[in-house]
Amino acid sequence: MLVDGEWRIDVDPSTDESGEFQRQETAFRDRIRDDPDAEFPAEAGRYHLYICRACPWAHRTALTRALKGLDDAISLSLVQPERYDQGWEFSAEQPDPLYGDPYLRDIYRRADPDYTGRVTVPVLWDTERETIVNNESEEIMRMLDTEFDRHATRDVDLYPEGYRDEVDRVIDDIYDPINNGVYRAGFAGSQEAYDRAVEELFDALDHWEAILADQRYLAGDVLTEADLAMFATLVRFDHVYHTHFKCNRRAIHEYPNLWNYTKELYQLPGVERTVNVDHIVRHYYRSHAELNPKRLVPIGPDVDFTGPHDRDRLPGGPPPALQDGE
Ligand SMILES: N[C@@H](CCC(=O)N[C@@H](CS)C(=O)NCC(=O)O)C(=O)O
Repeated sequence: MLVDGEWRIDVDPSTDESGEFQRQETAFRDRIRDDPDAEFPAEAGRYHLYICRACPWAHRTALTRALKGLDDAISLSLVQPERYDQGWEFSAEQPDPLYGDPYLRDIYRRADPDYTGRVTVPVLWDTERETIVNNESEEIMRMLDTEFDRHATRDVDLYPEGYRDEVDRVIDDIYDPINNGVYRAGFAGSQEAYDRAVEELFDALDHWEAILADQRYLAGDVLTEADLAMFATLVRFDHVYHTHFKCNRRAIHEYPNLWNYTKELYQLPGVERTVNVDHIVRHYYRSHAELNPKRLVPIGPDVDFTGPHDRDRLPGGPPPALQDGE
């Protein structure tokens, strides 16, 4: 992490005394608004999104950008999937398009030369003010969803009126046991902390498996941000969380409803190209030497997100703009 702008590899505040994994608070929390007089007004061509294809938090923001058709309005670039001692790095094949910096931490230092905190993806960068607007995925997802409609090529609203309270409630409900739950299991520093995390995780998955038996999406019959948040965890689950993070009571492809739901989302136009299984497995198995000291990447599992799903049997469905292919 950076401490007063200096890169340090000898500090890691990620578990507390009881062995519980602790995720740090995010530092940059400004908002883009669809208002020309705002401090950060929504404009096409002004903002840049730094992500890693492996990261589920970054994935929510990439999914929002893809589904709404914001590719031309908001540029995007990738860091390398592996994260070693120097933190997230750019590569010769995919250099930092804005400054040619070698590391993502250099971007954080450009925003705040004295920054103290972890250097995380996603990062939403303002090329005009040359600073980080926000590095909290939930807030970036919300801004891309609600503030950029004038620049989007698809008419897709993932935070629809009438569903907003439910969307917020579900995003909140799934965060601790599921999205962060897999990390709490994987990075648990004690048996008790691990047991607690996996109990809560599989209770929550069982709960949603039952709901999805007769409800198409998490907040009801319409696709929302809550589904993107859930999908980003589910699509990684069988390849990395199941084995690497020891979340192995069951795989997602063993839950009929969660699995069909995952396939439906994967097959929405624009989603497949946001999923890079190779980057996902390389990141997790190679970056956490404390969990996988030899950094070997396993062979499987052999799951196919493109197979048929049965979700059309349920009322509702994706917005019309997402019903006719790419
Ligand atoms: N609260 C942040 C968390 C983002 C996050 O933890 N990203 C991970 C990648 S999956 C990361 O960059 N970790 C680097 C680190 O913690 O040093 C968000 O949701 O945007």
